[in-house]
Amino acid sequence: ARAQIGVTGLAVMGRNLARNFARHGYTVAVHNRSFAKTQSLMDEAGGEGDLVPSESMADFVASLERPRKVVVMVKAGAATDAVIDELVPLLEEGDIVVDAGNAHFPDTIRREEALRAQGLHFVGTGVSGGEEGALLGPSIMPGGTRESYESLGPILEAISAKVDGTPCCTYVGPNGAGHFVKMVHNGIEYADMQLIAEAYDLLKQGLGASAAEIGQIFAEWNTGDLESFLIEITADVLQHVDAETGAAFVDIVLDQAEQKGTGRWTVQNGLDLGVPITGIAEATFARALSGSVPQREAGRAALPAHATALEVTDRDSFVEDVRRALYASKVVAYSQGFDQIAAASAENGWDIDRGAMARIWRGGCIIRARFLNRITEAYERDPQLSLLLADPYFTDAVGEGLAAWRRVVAQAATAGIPAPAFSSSLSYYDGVRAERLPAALIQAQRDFFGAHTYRRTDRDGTFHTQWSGDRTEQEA
Ligand code: NBP
Repeated sequence: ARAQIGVTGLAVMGRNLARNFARHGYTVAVHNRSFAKTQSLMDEAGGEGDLVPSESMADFVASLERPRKVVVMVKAGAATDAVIDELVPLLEEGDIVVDAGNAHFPDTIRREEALRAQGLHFVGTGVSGGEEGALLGPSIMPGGTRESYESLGPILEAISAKVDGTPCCTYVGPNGAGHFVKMVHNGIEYADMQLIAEAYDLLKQGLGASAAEIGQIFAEWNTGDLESFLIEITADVLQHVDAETGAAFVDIVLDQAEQKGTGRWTVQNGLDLGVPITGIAEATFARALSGSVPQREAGRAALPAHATALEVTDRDSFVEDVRRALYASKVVAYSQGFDQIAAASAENGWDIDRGAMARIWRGGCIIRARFLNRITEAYERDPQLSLLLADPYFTDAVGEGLAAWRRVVAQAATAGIPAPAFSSSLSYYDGVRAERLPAALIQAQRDFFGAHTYRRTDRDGTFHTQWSGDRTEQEA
């Protein structure tokens, strides 16, 4: 037994993770259900480092140094359970099973409990960055026991992306914490992508500009506060020309966005926790709307617009308004996502350091962005910060763009351009800063029809009014 780490599941992600370990000098045991993938990895990358192939799971396990560290990188769900079931009887106390696939965090909580009962460590780990990240340095979000991180952490940190020399990998928290944080990362990614898409649509309709011209605007934005992977690839995609037709590539792509489900999980969890993650929810539903083909057909045929075409008199100030609206809405989406992490952390006793999460998302992952530094700084200033938007840096940054944000949302509404994430983010901003909300009326209605009781502004206690009787108030 001489391999320091093993990878089972050698599809695109697993083979690249294995190569990444090997390139960092580790001896890596490699295994796949069907040997063909193992063989092709050895043929293509066997020379890159010390890879130890095995045809059977038993040989694979036997080739690992103790305590064994096995990274499972297979399809999330039943495949992961099948691999764990095959693996566990071959392992010994203290060995570490790392699930680096996109598991749903309740599955991770369940698996961790089951493996802990057998004396094994189970490390549910978020990995972001896609195929290229896996090879060149992903952002890694490992959960599980702190004890397992002591031996596993340095290996994961070694292969992770680095920003200013700091690894984009840190211990997240017990059991499902790592996969939970990865899920929220993906939810934020949905929001970020939707906001960028809305900005593109407004620029397109407002300026009547070509995709390539708008691509240049995004490239320009990528030199400032918005600098990020997603803005960078947007600029690239918009300037790409379809080889077959010579048209702008984006104009020949069918406008129905798909999803694999992590956005949906994030929204479902936001509902469970009662955390208003409106940016992520709007983004997820906007994808659903885009794919609602019969509804869109009926809507196109029947619904009038009563809209006034967007008239842009000053091109530069319109572009700047959209940029500011995008930035402010993005801050809202992140603020909400970090609220969700805080709420889940409290509920599950995970003790997640939000500043550290922003730090490990600065590189390797899909939402990597310059402004994540600002989020880390905000949580360093106040680790208990209850609203990211209320950190002085973000209050100022969003405040400076507020008038522009309102103009853009108003223009979109007047022109009949859907901007669900822009407008709901602004509503969230106005809601969370409101002195008083119409929720008071909702409480009154609830008490009226369902005797659900209410609290008063002027004294403590819970009350009910006899609505159908003499309307006297009783303390409940
Ligand atoms: P896939 O998600 O396509 O899974 C293919 C792998 O699962 C193959 O190795 C396959 O073995 C194995 N497998 C299956 Br399917 N059923 C199995 C079973 N019952 N027993 C044993 N092995 C089984 O691979 P991927 O795209 O490399 O993704 C791997 C994981 O990483 C997934 O959980 C994914 O969600 C996650 N992830 C992917 C990305 C990305 O950008 N693709 C990014 C981040 C995370 P076989 O070769 O014998 O069929």
